[in-house]
Amino acid sequence: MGKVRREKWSNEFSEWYNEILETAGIIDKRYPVKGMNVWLPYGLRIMRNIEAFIRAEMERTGHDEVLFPALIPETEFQKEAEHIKGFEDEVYWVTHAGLDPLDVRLILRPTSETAMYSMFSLWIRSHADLPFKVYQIVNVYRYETKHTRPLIRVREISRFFEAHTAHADFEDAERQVKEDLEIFDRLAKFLALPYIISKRPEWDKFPGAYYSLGAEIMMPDGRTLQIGTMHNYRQNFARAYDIKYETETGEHEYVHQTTFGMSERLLAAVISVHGDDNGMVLPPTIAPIQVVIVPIPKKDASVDVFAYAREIAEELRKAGFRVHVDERDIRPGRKYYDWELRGVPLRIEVGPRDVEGRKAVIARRDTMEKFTVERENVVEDVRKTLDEIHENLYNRAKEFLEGHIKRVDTIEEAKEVFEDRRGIVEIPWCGSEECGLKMEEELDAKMLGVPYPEEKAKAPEGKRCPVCGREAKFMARFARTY
Ligand code: 5CA
Ligand code: ZN
Repeated sequence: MGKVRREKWSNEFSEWYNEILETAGIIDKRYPVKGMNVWLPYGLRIMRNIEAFIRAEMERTGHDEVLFPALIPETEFQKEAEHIKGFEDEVYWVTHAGLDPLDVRLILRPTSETAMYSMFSLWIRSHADLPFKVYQIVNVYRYETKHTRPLIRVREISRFFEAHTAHADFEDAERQVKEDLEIFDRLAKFLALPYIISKRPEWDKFPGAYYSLGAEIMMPDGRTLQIGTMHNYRQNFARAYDIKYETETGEHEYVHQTTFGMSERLLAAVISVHGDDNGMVLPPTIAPIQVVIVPIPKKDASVDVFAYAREIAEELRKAGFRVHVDERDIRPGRKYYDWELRGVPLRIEVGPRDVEGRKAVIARRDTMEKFTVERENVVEDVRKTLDEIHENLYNRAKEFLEGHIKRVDTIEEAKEVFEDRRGIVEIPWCGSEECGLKMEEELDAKMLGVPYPEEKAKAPEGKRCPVCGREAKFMARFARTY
């Protein structure tokens, strides 16, 4: 029986990651523009399953899909001061059309606030138009200067999920942020990804936001990865783009806005969190193939293992599963290897003895366990086992995440954590920017922010900020991040 090995996965994570993306057929990073990769069919199929879930959630919660142009005039881009400051060194410019320089230069969208909001000001007229909720799934471009990594930090984000909303008042915008958190939670459960939410410190908010929330997961090497953000803009952008509505009493008010964003980092998280030394382990919810059936023919056997395999496949398909029968003329061991690498959650092996005894052998990808089931119970047992796999993936990842969060009182203790197994440390903090930045520097780590919702952020009675010695207001989270 196989065993779950996670040595390379945890000790040489970067190498493991790059190797898996290539061998499992997710992306090809040899494309001749740095930070831009080619999606391969298998990777794209998984991403499409993630996308379908997000799309369904957006529709369920009353967001309408829109599609804006990828180019934004410089004049629109420059309307919100903080936003420009945050993005000016990250945008790609279009300066010429053919041989002629453009009168108004264009940027390739790094995100779509500055593309959308002048249109919002034309569309939103009265309180009856609110709340206004739209989303789009597009590619965006960011000239990232930090180390680029496939799916994690790319310069062309191929699948940028962005929801933009407008509301009559602050309270309704807050309700929207809550809804985003609920959507995110459902998505995370769907992907079997445990996560934490932090409210970003002032110096690390999204450019132009009133406040920003970030959702983080724990990577195999103890660094965190942000896989989603929710922002409340208050009226910052509405003022810059003149987005007003007429109230019931006939006054004109600026709308309150929020956004919610995610990307293919979600796929990076799934691959990284659930994988092992044999390759990917996909949650059944997004696996393009949930069950692979491997017939094991024997010379001189009087029964047809292929027919038996196809018959089981048909029955499983009828029950709604995504099934593939691997009839290639190669050794079974080679087939096991291929499908383990690609993360197929369940394998069914059938040999002549199984046909004769009306049985089948099931192998779980997550635990590498094998067991024999009755032919009559295959559908039921597959359903049960897939559910168990999903649950097991979630629980294993949750244990890993929780085992990597540590509360400390001093900088020294925090440093020890980072030297040892890394992860997230929670340190008492007075709340001042000066002390926060000082801790970032001392620890060579980033402040993710304070736990959210805010009730969870308060420091216990009597805790002191290790930098200034004043009473601590919050527990602040620090981590080495991707
Ligand atoms: N306008 C807001 C909300 S739509 C926005 O752009 N927020 S963001 O900058 O935080 O991006 C949203 C999400 O996109 C991030 O949480 C992260 O998961 C993902 N993302 C950001 N930059 C990259 C990148 N270079 N490569 C891959 N994913 C990225
Ligand atoms: Zn302090």
